[in-house]
Amino acid sequence: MKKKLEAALNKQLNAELGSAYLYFSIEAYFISVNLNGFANWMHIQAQEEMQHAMKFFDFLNDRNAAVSLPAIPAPKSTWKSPLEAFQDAYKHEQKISKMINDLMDLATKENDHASRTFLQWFVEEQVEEEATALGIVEQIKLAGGSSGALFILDRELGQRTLGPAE
Ligand code: OFO
Repeated sequence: MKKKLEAALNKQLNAELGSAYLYFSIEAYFISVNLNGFANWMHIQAQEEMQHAMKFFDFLNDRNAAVSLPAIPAPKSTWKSPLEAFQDAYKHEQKISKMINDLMDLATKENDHASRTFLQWFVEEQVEEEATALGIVEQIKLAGGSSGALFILDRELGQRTLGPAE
C-alpha cells in the first residue's frame, strides 16, 4: 500500500476512536441531566464507533500496513441542551463523511481497489449516520422544550441496542 494512503487510513482510525470519545462524552452529559434514554443512544453510538475503528485496524493489518496509534484528542464535555448535543453529533458526522469521501478519492487516485471496496461500506454507513443524527435533531426541535415530549423521546432512544458488527 502506498504510504500516503496508509497514513490517511491511520488518520481515519484515529478519527473513529475520536468519534467514540465524543459520543461517550455526550453520554456522560446526558447522564448528568437524567436523560438516561438519550445516554443509552450515545452509549450504543460510541460502541458502533469502536467497531468502525476496529474495521480500519483490521484492514491495515490485513494489508500488511503499519498501524499508528497517536493520542486521541479530548472531546468537548459540556453542552447547553440536548438539542445542542445532537446538533454537534450531526455536525461531527458531516465532518466524518467528508473525511471518508476524501479517503475514497485518494484510494481511487492511488488505484487501490481493495481500499476502495473496503471504503464503500463507510460511504453508505455515513449516509445513515447523518440521517439518523439529523432525524433526532428534528425530533428534539419538534418537542420544542416540552418536558412531556422530551420524556417520550428519551424512552424511545432508551430502546436502542447494539447490532452485530457488520
Ligand atoms: Fe464512524 O461513523 Fe460516526 O463518526
